[in-house]
Amino acid sequence: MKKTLLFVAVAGLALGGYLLFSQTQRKSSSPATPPTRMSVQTSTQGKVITVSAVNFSYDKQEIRIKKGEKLTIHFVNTEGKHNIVFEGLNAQTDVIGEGQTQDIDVPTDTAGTFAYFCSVGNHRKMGMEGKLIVE
Ligand SMILES: [Cu+2]
Repeated sequence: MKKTLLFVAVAGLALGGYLLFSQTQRKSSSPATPPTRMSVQTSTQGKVITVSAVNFSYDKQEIRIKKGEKLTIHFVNTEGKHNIVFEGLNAQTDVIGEGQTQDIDVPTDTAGTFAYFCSVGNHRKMGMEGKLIVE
C-alpha cells in the first residue's frame, strides 16, 4: 500500500516536471527571441518607453501602443519630486526624488485614450500630464 502511494507520487512529480519542462521549451523557442538572449529577456519583451520628469512637465505628452503589447514605463525623475499615474489603469509609480528611476508595467488590454499625470500637489495643472493611446 505504501509502496503504491510512493509510486503514484513519484510518477506525478515526473509528469509535472515533464509538462513544466515542455512548456518552458515552447516559450523559449519563440522566433522573436534572439538565441543569445536568456529568459530574463523573454519577460521584458514588448516596449520599454522612457518618460522623464522635470518641474513641471514630462518629456512626452503622448504615448502610443498597440493593444495587447506589453508596455513598461521607465520613469526617470531629473528634478524635484514626482510620480506618474495612469488614470483608470491601476498603474502608477511611487513619488520619487531627483535622480531616481522606477519601472512599472502598464496594462494595454483595453483600447482607448488614458490620461497620465503627476499626482503631487498641483503638478498636473502646471503641465505634468499626457495621454496614453492604446489602439
Ligand atoms: Cu510632479
